[in-house]
Amino acid sequence: MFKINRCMLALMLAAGASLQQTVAVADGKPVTSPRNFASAPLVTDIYTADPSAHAWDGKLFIYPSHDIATDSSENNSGEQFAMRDYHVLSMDKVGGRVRDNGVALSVDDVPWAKRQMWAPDAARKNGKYFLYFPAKDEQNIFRIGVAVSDSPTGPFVAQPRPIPGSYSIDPAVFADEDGEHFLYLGGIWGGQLQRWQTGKYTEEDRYPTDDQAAIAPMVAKLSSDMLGFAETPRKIELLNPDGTPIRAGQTDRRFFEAAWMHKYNDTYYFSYSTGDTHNIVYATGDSPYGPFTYRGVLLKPVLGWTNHHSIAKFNGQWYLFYHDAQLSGGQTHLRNVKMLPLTYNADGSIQTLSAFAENRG
Ligand code: FUB
Repeated sequence: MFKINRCMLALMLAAGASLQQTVAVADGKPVTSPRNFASAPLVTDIYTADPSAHAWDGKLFIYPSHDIATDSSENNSGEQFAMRDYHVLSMDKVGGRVRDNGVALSVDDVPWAKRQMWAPDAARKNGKYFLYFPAKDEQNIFRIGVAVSDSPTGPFVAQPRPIPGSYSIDPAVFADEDGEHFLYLGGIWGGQLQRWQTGKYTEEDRYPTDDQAAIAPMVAKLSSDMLGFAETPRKIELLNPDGTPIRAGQTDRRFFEAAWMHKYNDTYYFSYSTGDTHNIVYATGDSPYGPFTYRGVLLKPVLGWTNHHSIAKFNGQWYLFYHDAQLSGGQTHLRNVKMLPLTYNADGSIQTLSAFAENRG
């Protein structure tokens, strides 16, 4: 899952050189000058990644993964991402204090989950807040769980079992204007989506050939109580601008992981990470189910292997939330969340962002 290609290595080394400009050391971690980066980490007391952001009641809430140091070696199934709990971040205004609200849910309090609490998301309905999260069960299979709270910052109480019919990673919930909620999911390689291509879990990885359609991300409408799927997850069709399916060999634009959905001017924007080519890209369509047509790169590769994002509007401005590995000096599994303003062009396309200040636009 986390092989480093030559281009990425060059980028990391270049950025790593600028990281020699350490300005402080906090808790043994180097804190570097933000001047070579387009923005600064939102929190520095813990490592955070995979930020899913929501603006509710005039506040911004960010639901990140909580990265921790581990002895697990780096490998393609992502064992080095050994996270055990979630913290919710909140802020009243951009540039103001970012509050770490402490442990919102721990793996020890989820009866079915054994390890690797990866990228979460949250939703609210009828005064309740729902935290959706992937974790590996006793059989080492990723499932998606849901936990409930009266507060957006938790603590959350997990349902005793994972969502029936759920699998793979990176749940992202989209609330449409008509009140329906949709859960997007999936990730290949360590995210195991390639093991569900027959409809059932298989121990062996099944990938399409380069000229076949790439493995599709999945979407399901949520049930009215938000605790399960209202339907069997469906495949999302991702198309090239010429109308042909994006193929597995198109690694610069095929789906890898980190799905996100937002709506802008009545158009549905499905964005995701291309994994081993390290971009966040986006595609647009007329329905939350797709099909979605590829439009371009939203965020160029960041410092670190993974690229993961969310998009939310706060006080009239759209923002991109993402992570890089600035605080850890580039360590793949020790990341920090950040945010940048997002700009739409008149034709609905989004201006490409870079996490590096010298490389913007
Ligand atoms: O944080 C663990 C995994 O790394 C996430 O689930 C992926 O999206 C990638 O960011």
